[in-house]
Amino acid sequence: MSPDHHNFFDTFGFLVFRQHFTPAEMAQISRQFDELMREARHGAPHEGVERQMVLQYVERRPALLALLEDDRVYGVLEELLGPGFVYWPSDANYYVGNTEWHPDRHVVLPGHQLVKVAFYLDPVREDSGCLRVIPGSHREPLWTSVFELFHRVQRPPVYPFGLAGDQMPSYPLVSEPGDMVVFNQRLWHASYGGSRHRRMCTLNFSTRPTEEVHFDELRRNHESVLEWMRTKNPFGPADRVYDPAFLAGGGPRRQSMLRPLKELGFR
Ligand SMILES: O=C(O)CCC(=O)C(=O)O
Repeated sequence: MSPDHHNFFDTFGFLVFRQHFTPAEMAQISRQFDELMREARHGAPHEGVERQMVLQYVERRPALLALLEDDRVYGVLEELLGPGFVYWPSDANYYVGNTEWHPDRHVVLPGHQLVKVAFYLDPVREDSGCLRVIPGSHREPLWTSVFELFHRVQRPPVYPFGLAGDQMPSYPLVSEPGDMVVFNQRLWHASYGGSRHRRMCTLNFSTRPTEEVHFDELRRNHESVLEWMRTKNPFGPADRVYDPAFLAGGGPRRQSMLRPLKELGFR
């Protein structure tokens, strides 16, 4: 990555790597994603009524797991987050219809960044469900200025700025299978006009935790994923987030991104 890439990411909060994976690789990823999601639905079709999500899915299929240590993912993350970056639980999804404006994280922890790497497995355009972002909204002053957007998700919705959600000034991250979308989790994002079966999987990572507040954030997230595993895991209630083989295995890259989790005693 060039200094321009870094400056762009710091300033606008996102990067898109076009045709980062080949059609043959995407076909395999797509097939394994579909199999996994069907297994999680116990063979039933996806009805397109509500979002289907599987948390911590990567270890369930080899092509998905391989993404973690692939140069095209690992290398980008190492450049953006620095050495010793950390793995966070990730999700595989069928999104249904619109996603209203939100950031994934609210907290500002100086020196600490959380990023999401997203793969859309179908073509998505501005009006067919691609991620729309408000460039630069991961930073002040824009972050607080657009907070009014949260009212949009009330029932009935309240439209701030005199604009409906899909009229908000934003940048569409149109995506074809093979593209890799990376964004800062504080960036305000949404999606409009997409199908009721929008396939997307993510990988999440943060900079290496160095201060107690960073560790607290990791612990809080772990607790909430653990609660989901206990109560909503489609594969059955589990009293752990990670498969022990996932925590123990992989090469030095996987082990490096898991080390802080293991030191914290996460399971
Ligand atoms: O693609 C979408 O509908 C929304 C994705 C999203 O909100 C996210 O990944 O945090």
